[in-house]
Amino acid sequence: MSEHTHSAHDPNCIFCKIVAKQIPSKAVYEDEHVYAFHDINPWAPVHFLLIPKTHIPSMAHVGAEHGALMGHMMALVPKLALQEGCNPYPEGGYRLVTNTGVEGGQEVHHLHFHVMGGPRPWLRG
Ligand code: DGP
Repeated sequence: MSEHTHSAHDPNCIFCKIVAKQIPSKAVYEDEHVYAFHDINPWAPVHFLLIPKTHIPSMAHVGAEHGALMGHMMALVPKLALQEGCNPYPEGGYRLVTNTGVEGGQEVHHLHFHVMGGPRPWLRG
């Protein structure tokens, strides 16, 4: 993983503050490169966010240089989903969402993957 994938920190970013433990959160998983924590406003029985520790503002900022980091994060999703109580595929499962930009509904401009699952009827559309 290239060194700059875990170096950027934006002091005004709420998720950078969560990574730095300046704002409390309920941890799901943490390692050198990523952090996962419960969403403060859950839409589903299981709803956590997986973020890179480095400040990447959005999916629109992801390039080939982030390949190792993105691969690491995607490989964590199925593991953490089961750990947090999503039921197994195919009857169970979860929704993986990345809102990108204002028109994509992004409110926090630090890349994050929503993992949402658990028993229906939470899922709509
Ligand atoms: P969005 O940018 O729209 O993809 O969603 C941002 C999500 O971040 C939203 O579901 C609520 C969550 N969120 C915002 N502030 C905090 C916070 O301080 N703590 C936690 N745990 N979640 C937060």
